[in-house]
Amino acid sequence: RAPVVYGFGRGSKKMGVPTANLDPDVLEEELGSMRKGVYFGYARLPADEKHAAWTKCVVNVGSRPTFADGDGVTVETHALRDYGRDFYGEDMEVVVVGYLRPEMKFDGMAALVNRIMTDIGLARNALDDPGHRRRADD
Ligand code: ADP
Ligand code: RBF
Ligand code: MG
Repeated sequence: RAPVVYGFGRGSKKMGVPTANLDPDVLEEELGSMRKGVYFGYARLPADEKHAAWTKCVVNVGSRPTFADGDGVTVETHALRDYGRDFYGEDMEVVVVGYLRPEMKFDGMAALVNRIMTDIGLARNALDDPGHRRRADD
């Protein structure tokens, strides 16, 4: 659980994949045992009545090697739902239940977005598993 902070403003939204950047300082302990790469799980906004239920998400933990924007580790969550608004400053909760792949350096943004669409498809299917859903509820 961590506050949603501002990212690089690269236009993830324009790419069709807005990513809620979670404050990495707050997650230092969790990050210590996670390898860089793409995960899937469930996310929620606990303080928002309308969005307090778990929704599917993909999470990138990494340093975005496709771009030359420094190599600090960011935690970026794309929720597979339409919130219809921004939620900077609010807390987001994420339960990670699976690992998809390591982070890679792509030859440009189009190739990266293409791969992210594949990640989202894989995550969407995997997260239909009621076993995964129970882990989030637990
Ligand atoms: P930034 O570079 O500041 O992270 P983005 O273009 O990645 O900007 O947009 C992320 C912001 O969009 C999030 O912080 C959140 O407020 C909002 N947002 C709206 N819908 C979603 C969604 N489905 N998943 C993640 N963030 C979303
Ligand atoms: N960035 C990379 O450089 N390589 C990746 O393999 C990569 N995979 C991602 C997978 C997902 C599901 C998401 C949401 C983001 C990924 N990113 C990756 C991060 C991407 O570069 C970042 O969201 C944008 O640059 C905006 O900060
Ligand atoms: Mg972002």
